[in-house]
Amino acid sequence: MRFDIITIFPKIFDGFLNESLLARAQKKGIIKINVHNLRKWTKDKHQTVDDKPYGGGVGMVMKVEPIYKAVETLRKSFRLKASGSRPKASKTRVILFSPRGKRFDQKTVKRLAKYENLILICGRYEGVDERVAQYVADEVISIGDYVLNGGEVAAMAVIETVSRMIPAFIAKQESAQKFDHAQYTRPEVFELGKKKIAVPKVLLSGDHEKIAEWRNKHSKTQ
Ligand code: 6GU
Repeated sequence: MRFDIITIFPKIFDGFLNESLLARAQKKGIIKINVHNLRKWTKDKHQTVDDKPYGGGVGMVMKVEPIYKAVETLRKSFRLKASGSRPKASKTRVILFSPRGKRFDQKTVKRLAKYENLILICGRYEGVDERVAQYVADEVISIGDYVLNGGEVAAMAVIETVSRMIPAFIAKQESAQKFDHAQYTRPEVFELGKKKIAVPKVLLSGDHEKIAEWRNKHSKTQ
């Protein structure tokens, strides 16, 4: 699976992509992640990616043309990789991140994991020209009911969650989705001032049926 990130802050992704599971998965060729600086697709001296909003108001709006060019260039490169075969649009999904988008959840994660290529457009500043949502992107995603500085953190959430759905990404697939029950490790009794806080007895019982039951009861999904 391949992820292409379009951003004006490519360096934000450096640490994120080069540590831990994501680094390992890229080395193993399980996923490929390319970060592109949107300014590559500008022509003017100042590499302009934003402009004043029509109708007035504060802040700047990201322009449609550089984003359109970026997405078209990437789409073409996928077609060439498919060695001359006809473009298969259904294998690629173009996502715009915006607080105006549809709320991201695990159901969306599973759906997105079925694509071969995800193109992730990170909006910045006060917004993105609406024609990107209407004509360039296939869908618009928000990760929650709050406002971020831009789509970069949202793109990271999508990359991490979708990657976890790839069987080779996590050695023990059973842990890929369901690890949401309460957990304990040593010490058996944690002394917090005068308080002694013990691990639930059932987890020490060795009774696997009872333990499974307890975990189900203390799990978020069900
Ligand atoms: Cl995807 N972008 C921004 N700027 N803010 C958000 C968001 C995205 N999702 C939640 N808040």
